[in-house]
Formats: sequence, C-alpha cells, structure tokens
Amino acid sequence: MMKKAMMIGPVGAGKSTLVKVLLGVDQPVRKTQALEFHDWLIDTPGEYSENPLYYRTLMATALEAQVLLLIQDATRERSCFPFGFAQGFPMPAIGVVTKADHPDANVERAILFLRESLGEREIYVTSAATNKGIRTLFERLIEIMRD
Ligand SMILES: Nc1nc2c(ncn2[C@@H]2O[C@H](COP(=O)(O)OP(=O)(O)OP(=O)(O)O)[C@@H](O)[C@H]2O)c(=O)[nH]1
Ligand SMILES: [Mg+2]
Repeated sequence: MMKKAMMIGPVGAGKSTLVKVLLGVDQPVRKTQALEFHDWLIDTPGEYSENPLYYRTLMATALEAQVLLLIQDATRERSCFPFGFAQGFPMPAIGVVTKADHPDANVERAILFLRESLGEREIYVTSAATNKGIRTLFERLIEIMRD
C-alpha cells in the first residue's frame, strides 16, 4: 500500500493549494467539501479541524496516513488546534506554515501557534505563491514515507 501524508488545518489555510504544488498540478483550487485522496496526499475540509464533531472522522482517516501535516496560515491571528493536538494521533506530525509571501504574514507568530499543538517537532515555512520551502518540504516527506 502506498504511504500517505494527510493535511490538517482550518478553512482557507492553504491545504488544497499545498496539495497541488506538492503534486505539481496546475489547476485552480476550490473549497474542499469532503475527504479527497490525491495520489500520496490526503486533503481534508477545514471544517474537520475546526469542529470537534469531526475529530473522530479525522482520527479514523489519519490511520491511513504515515505522517500528518498540521497547516498554519501565516496571516491568521490564532491557532485552530487545541494544545497538544498532534500528540493525540498515533503517527508523526510535522508543522507547515503557509502564505509566507503574504503582506500580512507573521511567520514567527505562526511558528509559535504550531509549537503549542506540535511540541518540538519540525516545522517548514512555505509559500505556494513563490514556491518558498516547497522543495525542502517535498523532499522531507519523501524521506519520511520511504522509511
Ligand atoms: N498569498 C498566498 N495565498 C495562498 C497561498 N496558499 C493558498 N493561498 C490562498 O488561500 C486561499 C485558500 O486556499 P485553499 O488551498 O483553498 O485552502 P484550504 O485549506 O484547502 O481550505 P478548505 O478547503 O476550505 O479547508 C486561496 O485563495 C488560495 O489562493 C500562499 O502560499 N500564498
Ligand atoms: Mg481545501
């Protein structure tokens, strides 16, 4: 079975955009309405991370993944994950800051938010608009999924 990485994060955080750049797909993104399996990436609707009613579904789907990507939008003024959220999952998680290119981006703040839910795990700072950090993240994911 092919190993997979799963996107977790609030509505509009840039999960689907990140899926597209990681897969090299050139298509406009739409709001994600349901779980979507794209090759080695699992995309989730932001509502699944925002509403605890969906946590059970999120957990069940996560069992199909080898690694979780906790997505934090650099322009967002709060975290959407509860404290220690990543520790509640049995597989490793890494943090990804999105929209680092944005004029309202605050990357340091985004990293602090991720630290609350992720602890000391690795964090990658990215922009799908400029491709910043995308290659490094891609290579790291390939490495994790090869193990
Ligand atoms: N400036 C900038 N905008 C981005 C970036 N990544 C995503 N966006 C924009 O953010 C908006 C939301 O992106 P999506 O990828 O649809 O977000 P999502 O997390 O999949 O949202 P849901 O499907 O609702 O959960 C879109 O307008 C994207 O163009 C980025 O790196 N930089
Ligand atoms: Mg989406």
